[in-house]
Parts: sequence; structure tokens; C-alpha cells
Amino acid sequence: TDLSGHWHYIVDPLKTGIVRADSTRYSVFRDKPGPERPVDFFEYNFDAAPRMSIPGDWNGQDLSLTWYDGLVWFRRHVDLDGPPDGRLLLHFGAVNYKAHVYINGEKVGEHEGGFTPFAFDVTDLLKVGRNSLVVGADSEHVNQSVPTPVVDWKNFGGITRPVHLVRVPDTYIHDYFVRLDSGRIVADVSLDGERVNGQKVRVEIPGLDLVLEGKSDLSGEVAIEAAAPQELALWSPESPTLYDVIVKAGDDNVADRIGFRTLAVRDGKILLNGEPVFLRGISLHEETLGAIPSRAINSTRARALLSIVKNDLNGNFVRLAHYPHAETMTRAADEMGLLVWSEIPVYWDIDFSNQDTLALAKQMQHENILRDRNRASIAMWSVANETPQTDVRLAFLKELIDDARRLDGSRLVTAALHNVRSEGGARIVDDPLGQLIDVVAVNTYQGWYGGMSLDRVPSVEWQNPTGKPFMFSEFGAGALYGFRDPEKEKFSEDFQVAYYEATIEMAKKAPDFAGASPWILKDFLSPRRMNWRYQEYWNRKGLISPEGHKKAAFYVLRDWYDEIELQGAKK
Ligand code: GCB
Repeated sequence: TDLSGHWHYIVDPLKTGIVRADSTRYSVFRDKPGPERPVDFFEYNFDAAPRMSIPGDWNGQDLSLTWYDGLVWFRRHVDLDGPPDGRLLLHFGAVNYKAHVYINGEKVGEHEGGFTPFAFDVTDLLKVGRNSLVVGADSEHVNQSVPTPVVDWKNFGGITRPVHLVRVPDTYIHDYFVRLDSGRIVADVSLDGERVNGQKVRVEIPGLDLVLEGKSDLSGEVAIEAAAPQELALWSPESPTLYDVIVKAGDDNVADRIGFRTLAVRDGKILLNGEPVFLRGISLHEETLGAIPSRAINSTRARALLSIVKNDLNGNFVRLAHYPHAETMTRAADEMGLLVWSEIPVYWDIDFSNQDTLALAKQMQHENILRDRNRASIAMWSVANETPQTDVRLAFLKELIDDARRLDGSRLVTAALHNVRSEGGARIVDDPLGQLIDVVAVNTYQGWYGGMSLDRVPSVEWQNPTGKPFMFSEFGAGALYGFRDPEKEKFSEDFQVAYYEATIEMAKKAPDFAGASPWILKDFLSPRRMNWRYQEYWNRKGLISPEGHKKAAFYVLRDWYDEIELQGAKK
């Protein structure tokens, strides 16, 4: 059951409902219909409170909350017709940043992390008839959070992704991972619930006439495989073939659509299905088109953004920065044929020496990989963006890299680096993190940040001692759509054009250059971008304006991507 809709909300800037959770009068989550006793407060009355659309962020829906960073309580009713047959799971796509969940005044649980899914078994908490579901969403970050409060994007708060009540049998399919590995179709299935041991598990792929069968072990797990049939059509951006896959165990069955392909790196190249691929990409934030954008992406909004990349820009790759984007986005990438860089918000200077912060980052990565490892589009897991070159950070990221490989050996691992050494005019990427990852990706802004003039940029030489595939995970320059200037002042479209031309020249000479995801498709909101003439709280490095108008540099990048595609076709 999709619990989308209009939920009542109460803003709680002092977090009274948390710090006074023991007080009957202050505990807003108890959702009392109104003051029951003369001493009760009138304040916390959801029925009298306004409503907003869920999934959604509050920033764009209630203009008094445009820059609000704190706690908001949401309530909706959940009606049960009769006692459940099996288990009831309450599933959240994402709540930014912390979620406090209550049913009928009882605490169900908490979750930290603004971009990944989580679920609670609520079978024993829901009663037949009307139930109160209250969710406190707290968007505040601290220095130990992932990320910290200091980021270059707008911290949209709220229940930003769908909420579902999921009915499953007493023993149910908890997870499945179906993929192509060394010429075989391999499926790992895990069960949860009452009787996980000894269940017959079937994975059917009707389009390939393939059935895999096995029995779950004591811990409810089974690994089954078979040779990939000859007629298997591999997934690629040019031909994004997906197959219906049905997983069955006991009384449960789950249907998905899954593509099969291989990824590897060899001799400084990224290989897709054994062939070198150049990533013609662009970076994206999770923000909709429009003057008042939203964090809440649905399939129409995802397709609106991705079709600009796929069709207008002639791209085959998106970097979904700087955190896991909605599942509907990666599913759309699967269907439309775009390779994906998927990232967790280990961004800039998080608290690398803190074990709790490490545990949190691991949990986010785990939730992200388990959600999306069946998506053929995902090419790389990125563990971090622009982190300082210190030992404590390296140890932290090594744990994340090892985890990513353990959870999913079928993809590449990367990180966006920015520590670059200059030597005699050359830029040397010798951050030790480069040794631990599969693709060495660098964010570079020469000609925009720093003192280098644009005419020197094309001659900059890069050295990548790792010999691994090398790419620019970011480059970009700000431009206000419609500001044209023959003098090429910064923030003019003309400067952005010249910047792209210069950087592309530089990229063409870089060794083992395997792709780029310039910063960024669309202008995006950021509280750090307060220049009143050009920015007005927008980071203007987009190749399109907030409303989707293409800036002149869009076509410079498109022409490069056309050229690369044509060269590839000639080979
Ligand atoms: C970066 C960051 C990105 C910023 C961008 C900028 O290097 O990775 O999050 O938004 O630069 O615009 O400065």
C-alpha cells in the first residue's frame, strides 16, 4: 500500500517532541485528538495542522520553511481492514536526515541517513481499524554526520521518497542479487521470517527459458547458478535489454526486470561486455527542474532529466552526486540505457577519526548497494568525494572499499579525488587512494578556481601513475543563463563556453582517459552561493538553467560527445 498523499505536519524547531518525549503534554507523536484534560496543550493537534504532499521536501511546499533546518512531525492514518495474514513491513524510500517513527504513540524505530531506504516490521503495532503513523523528520546535520552540515547543495528536509506498507508472508524473500558472472547467471537469495531453513527457491527468467532452483540453508540463504544461455542479449547503453526475473520462495514471489552485462578494467580502459567504453557523462544532483525545485523525484521527473542527458547531450553516463539518488532514477537509467556512478555522501571533511561516523557511512553504503545491485546501469560505487589526503581518511575509505567489493564483486569501485601534485607544469595524481580503487577520477577546476588563465589550460599535462582508467569526475564554470559577454567575463555563457573548450582540449591529451562527468547538468540550489548579481543561492555551473534552458556550453560538450561516438564507430 502506497502511503503517499497529504500528511498533516507540525514544525518543532525546539525539538520538544524529542527532548520532552516523556512528557504527556509535549509528546507530539502521541497524536492526541485535542486537549483531553484542561492541563493539556492545544499546540500539538495534527487535525488542525496544515498538510503537505508526501513524498516531498518541506522547503518548496511551505515557503516559511525554505531554509528551515530542523525537526518537523508528520502524521497520516493507516487503516487496516482485518488482522494481517503474514507480516506487515513499513518501508521508507528515504527521510532526510533522521527519522523518528511512531505508531499509535509507540516508538517503532529510528533511522539516520538521508538517502537510503529502511523498513520496520510493524505487524504487532498496527491494530484493526484506524492507526496513527507519526514520523519526525529532522534535517539537521552535525560534524559527526555523513555528510557534515557543510556541503554545496540545499539540504532539502522531509520524507522525500515514497512510504509503503508492505504485506509479506510469514517467511519471505528479503533480498536477491541476480547477475552475470564469468559466463554464468548467478543468483543469491536470502529469506527472512519464521521458517527460513530448507525452503525451495526458484529464480525464473522466462525470456531466456531459464529456471534456477535450490534450497535455503539454516540462515535462509541460497546461491544458485547456471550457464548463461547463448541467446542472452547483453545490456548496454545502446541496447538496454532487461529481462523479467521472478524470484519464488514458499508463498512469496517478487518480480523484477534485470539486465546482464560485465564490467572490468584492463590496460587503463573500462571494459563493458569486454569492449572499451568511453563515459560520455555529466553529473547530476537530485533536484527537479523548475524555479522552485524539489528533492522528490518520481519516474516522470527522473526521465525528464535523464532524457536531456541521453537524447540531447548524447551521453551514455551519469554521475549521481553526491549521495544515493531515488530508486526510480536508477531504474529509469536501466530502462533508458545510461551507465551510473552511484555515491555515498562521504563528502569533504567528515569526521574520519570517529568510529560511529565510519559505522554510519558503512550502513549507508550497505543500504545503497543492497537496494541497487540488481541494476545493470550501475557501473561504479563511489566511496567519497574530495576528501583530505590523510592516513586516517585512507584507513576509513579502505574499509568502505573492501565492503563495497564484498557486497558486490560485479562492479568497479571509485572515488572523486582532488589531491593533485604539481611538478614542472604537470599535474600528478598520486593520492594513495588511487591505488585502492578501480577508476581514478579527479575533480578539476583550472581556469575557474585558482589563478590560471583559460589560455593556459589546454597545455596542462596530467600524469596518472596508477595506470588505471582515468577520468574527470568534475569540471565546470558558473554561467548565468542569458548573460552574454564578448569579453568573456566570469559568469557569462561565453566564459563557460571558453572554459569547456579549454578543458576538453586538456582532457584529450590526458593518459588513459576513459570518460568525464562535468559539473553539472542543471543549476542547483546551494546556501553557499549568495552572490547577488549572478547566483541568488544557485550554483550556476549547470549546462542548463533551473527551468531547463540550455546554455551555449551545453552544445560544446554535446559536440565533443558526438565526435567521440563517431570515432568509436569508425574503429
Ligand atoms: C566540487 C564539489 C561540488 C561543488 C563544486 C563547485 O568540487 O565536489 O560538490 O558543488 O565543486 O561548484 O564548486
